[in-house]
Amino acid sequence: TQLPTLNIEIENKTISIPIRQRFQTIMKEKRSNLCLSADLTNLDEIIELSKLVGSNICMLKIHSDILTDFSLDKIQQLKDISRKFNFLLLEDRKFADIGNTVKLQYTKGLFRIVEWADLVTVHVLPGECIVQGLEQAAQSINEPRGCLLIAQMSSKGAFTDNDDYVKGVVECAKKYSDFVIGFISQSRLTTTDKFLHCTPGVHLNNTGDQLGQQYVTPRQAIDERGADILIVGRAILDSINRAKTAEEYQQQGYQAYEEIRKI
Ligand code: 6AU
Repeated sequence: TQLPTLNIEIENKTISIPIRQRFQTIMKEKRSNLCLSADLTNLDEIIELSKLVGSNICMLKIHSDILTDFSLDKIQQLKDISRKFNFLLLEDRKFADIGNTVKLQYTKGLFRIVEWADLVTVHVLPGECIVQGLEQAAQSINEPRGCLLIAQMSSKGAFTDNDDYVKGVVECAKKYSDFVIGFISQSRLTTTDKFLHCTPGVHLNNTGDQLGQQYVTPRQAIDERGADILIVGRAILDSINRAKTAEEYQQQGYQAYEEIRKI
């Protein structure tokens, strides 16, 4: 298979950068390991928010199926902003079906996710066929695409709390490492730096919500949960000053990342 690459122009020369490397470059250049989980139901509001925090984040994560005003025009606007501010766009679709079905869900319907999302999230419950289906679909498009496998979840009583399951997810990531660039995880799963560990359930002031979400601080997420990337939603969205709070999470997160990962 071909490596997912991004063609960029540097001094009038077009250079192809694999998406994994691009992610790492964005993190270093912007000194950010913050992914904003923009769990809002209005895409116009997400577009405005992305301009406000664009320089603080390395990735913006959305759930397109909660949007009341989704359109391909608006999502293109968000994509343009992501290029301007240099962050990746993650659709948290949590695919979980057989290869043929996810291929359709990824490319068709109202959302046509493959056309705009740099990355998507994927459950490996159906087996490796799910990754094969998505990777095949991604090849139909002339832009780099990748995915994050959901290895462990932050919610109380998650059935992903099972060593054999997690081992299977890691094996799958290794086998499809062109398309799989990392994990959604709650612990360090591999010794190499090849896979980015993205950790949700991060909040400085709360320990959880009423529906099973469990939070740790940015430092704990990196130190105790093995995170590279911090996925932060309501801690920023529900704050009085979203821009200032995003900057705080960026600074605290990246400082802890540099100290703990010794990058
Ligand atoms: O910071 P929050 O609690 O407001 O939002 C966390 C975000 C939500 C969840 O859908 C997502 O992270 N999430 C995921 C992901 C990213 O796949 C996995 C998980 O285990 N826990 C979790 O909260 O958008």
